[in-house]
Amino acid sequence: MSYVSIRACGSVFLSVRKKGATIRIILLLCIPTDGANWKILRGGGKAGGLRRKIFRDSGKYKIANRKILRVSGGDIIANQKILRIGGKDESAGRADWRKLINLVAAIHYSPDRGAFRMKFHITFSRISLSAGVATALLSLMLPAALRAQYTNKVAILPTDSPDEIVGKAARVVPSERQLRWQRQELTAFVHFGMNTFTDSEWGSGRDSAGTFLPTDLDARQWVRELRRAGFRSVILTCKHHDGFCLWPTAYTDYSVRSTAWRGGKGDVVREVSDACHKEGVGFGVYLSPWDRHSPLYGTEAYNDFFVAQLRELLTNYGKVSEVWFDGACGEGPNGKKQRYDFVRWYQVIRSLQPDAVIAVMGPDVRWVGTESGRGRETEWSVVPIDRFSPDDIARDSQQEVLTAPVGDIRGEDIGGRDKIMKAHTLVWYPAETDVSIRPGWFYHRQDDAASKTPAQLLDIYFTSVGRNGVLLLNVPPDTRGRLSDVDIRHLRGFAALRDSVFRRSLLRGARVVTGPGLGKGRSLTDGRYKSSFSPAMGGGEAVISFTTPAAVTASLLMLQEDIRKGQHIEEFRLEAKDADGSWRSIARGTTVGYKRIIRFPAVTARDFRLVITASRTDPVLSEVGLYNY
Ligand code: FUL
Repeated sequence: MSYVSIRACGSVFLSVRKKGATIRIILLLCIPTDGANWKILRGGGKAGGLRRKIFRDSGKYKIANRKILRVSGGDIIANQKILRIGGKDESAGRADWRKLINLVAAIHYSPDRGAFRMKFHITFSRISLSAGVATALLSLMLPAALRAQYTNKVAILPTDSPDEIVGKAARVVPSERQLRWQRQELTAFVHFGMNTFTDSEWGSGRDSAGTFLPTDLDARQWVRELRRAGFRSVILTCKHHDGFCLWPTAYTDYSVRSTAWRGGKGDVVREVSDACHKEGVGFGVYLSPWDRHSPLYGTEAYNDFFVAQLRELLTNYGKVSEVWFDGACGEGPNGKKQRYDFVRWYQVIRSLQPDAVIAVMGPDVRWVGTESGRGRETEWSVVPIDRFSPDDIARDSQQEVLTAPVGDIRGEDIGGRDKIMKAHTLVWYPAETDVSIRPGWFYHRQDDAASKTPAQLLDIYFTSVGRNGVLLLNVPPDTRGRLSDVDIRHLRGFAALRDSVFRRSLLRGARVVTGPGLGKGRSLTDGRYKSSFSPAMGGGEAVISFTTPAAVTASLLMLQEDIRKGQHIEEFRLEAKDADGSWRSIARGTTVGYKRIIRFPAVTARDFRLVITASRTDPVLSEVGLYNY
């Protein structure tokens, strides 16, 4: 669907002095035309001079000194009326009072649907006439300027047409740290602490520190098992809601320092971070904002205490890959709730560990919304996050989002077209799917029989990593301070099963046909994420065919978009050629993103084709794989 857009910007400038007032009414009409050469409407004279000044201020102008004037992304017709009430032209120089009112209006018309969309935006400012009008003008021109560039967040302007909004969404991409995080696919949580010894999930903060007493703690065992099972980083609960600290912090006695473990000289955070660095996996910290022990909780001093603890964790334990804040904000020991100073915390993290992603109550990684291990079927990494005004975004455009997420980010589809149309800001904010291998987050002996089996874990892999998420699987050590035998067996089984299914794509060695005039698309089946192929959505769809050397039996489709170029695919299907030569649809889906895995009833065939039926722009595909399970 395409739209015809007309944007208009009207400005009323009032300038009042003792001797009289001046009202200037300026009308600017912008007609986006893809680069036709127009000329200036009316040259010379006072009005022409003003127009020249306005466009010169806006930094993008072209004056042919004749009739119509062209600015990149659209043509602008300017007109001006000056009403003077007493005195002479008062717009320049000092005035007793001046105000500029800018009204930006846009009308978008879709001939295909016969539908209109209208949007208005009014701003008031005290800036000078030419600067004010230049600002309004920029809001007309910015859509075109932004169309060209990739960005981690983008403001949706009131005048953006639906096509422009989709174009902007298509150009939102992950930051470097988000990309590194996404490519890990598998990350592990380790819930260990006071609750392990009190056999609970949420401690009160009143259990004596001495209760924490692991008998045979071996962090190398945790990390080695997790690495062998394919996990690329490990996040430790350095402090859970009970406030008990697994490192000898200088800011509270409620820590390993007050226990008999390792004679009070132990440091779990040290042992885990050392093990991670040795095994070559990322080390992440979970520091619970909710603290049921600290007497400071509920006062401003708690934010200082929290920052001091963050500093200890982020300076004394080497590189940190992820900082994880959960959303709980309950009462402290004094019955008070805390106002968390998230922005300050983020600044500390960015300055001490600039490569670490800040997850869940943080700007880099979003909680998928459940703890079941099941992500959404339609999972967009580009979502509206409307904490910011467009002006903030424009001002901070080269900076980072450092504001805590707000609003409900659950729901079936949170980034589809109907959602982005209403957005003020779009950001790359990908989903992390956290789940425990056991019913609870902490170890409880009675749950041994309920540890998830390799087949259940593979199922979770399909619905987390396979739905454009990162899996964060929790594996809690027992009271010895070791992973339990049953959990280890299941982790190893999960890795072996995953390897056996995904070792080699059935499309390796297949002939790939991408369409007339297009490349061969061999990069789609080469097993390398960084090589990609972009089929054109000519006629609204793109078709890529695969012919294998011999018939294969497949029941899993795996797709990957090169998210360094954005997330685009909105709908696709897979077809197989039957013995009678007809194409039959065997699987379908909506979003792809970093990785999409779809299961379907097994099909035996030699010819398959992927049909992409809707995409925000030409998709950039990294891999297409078929497997059997
Ligand atoms: C939640 C906590 O309340 C749970 O205990 C657990 O740590 C989970 C991962 O986050 O918010």
